[in-house]
Amino acid sequence: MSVYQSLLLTVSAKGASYCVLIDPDKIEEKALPSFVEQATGAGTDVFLVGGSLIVDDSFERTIRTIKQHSNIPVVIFPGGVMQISGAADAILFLSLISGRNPELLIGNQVLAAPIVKKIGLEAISTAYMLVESGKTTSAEFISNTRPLPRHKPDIAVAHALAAEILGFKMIYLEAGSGAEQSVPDEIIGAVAKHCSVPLIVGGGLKTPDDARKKVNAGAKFIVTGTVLEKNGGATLMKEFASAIHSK
Ligand code: 1GP
Repeated sequence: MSVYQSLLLTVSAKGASYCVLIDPDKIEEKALPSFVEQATGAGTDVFLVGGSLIVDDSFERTIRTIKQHSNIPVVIFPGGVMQISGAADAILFLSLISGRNPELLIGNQVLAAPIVKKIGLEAISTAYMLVESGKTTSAEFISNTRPLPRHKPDIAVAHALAAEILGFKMIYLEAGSGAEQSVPDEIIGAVAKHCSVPLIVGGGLKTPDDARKKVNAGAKFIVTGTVLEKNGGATLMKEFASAIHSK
């Protein structure tokens, strides 16, 4: 079975899937094994690994450490074209379709595709959509793109429909890491209503209640990163998992 199929099976079984984002730049290597074990025990379904600004060679080591300490899928959420590793189970093969930066729509994908193919890494084509979330986020600044307006669900729906017609397997609605405001429920609801591609929602989720609202609006995968870097702990991860798992 492909990793993509296994992710969808988890959604069918649990209602939605809890994804914990690990940015190798933001967690101490010493702390990683116990964090991974706690997250696994708390009911995490997927580890995403990536970051906008990974400054050393910790990317590959981080994936290997996670694999040593957990059996759940490790999926690369690449912050750049260098973030590819055969040690992971799959990669979200992203195209930043909310923006109009050709390098992030197709340029980086052309550079990455031969490597992904050569190492035999499963690629899950994912339409990445940045949504306005208050102050400028790193994702917005680094990508040099404008996010989608947060009060115009019809614009988000039109992008999502284009993604569906183009054959993307996932749509990632992103407010940006550490965003002031998460993706509005109205945008998630409108996209889920008009489009059948599974939705990942992340960025700025601070409480389990926030996460539950996103699932109720139509998200199938919920991502948390910053809140765990700040407040960590098995208890909070368990609360997130149980808020997200509606079945
Ligand atoms: C960022 O969606 C992820 O790409 C997670 O965001 O760090 O705000 O949880 P946070």
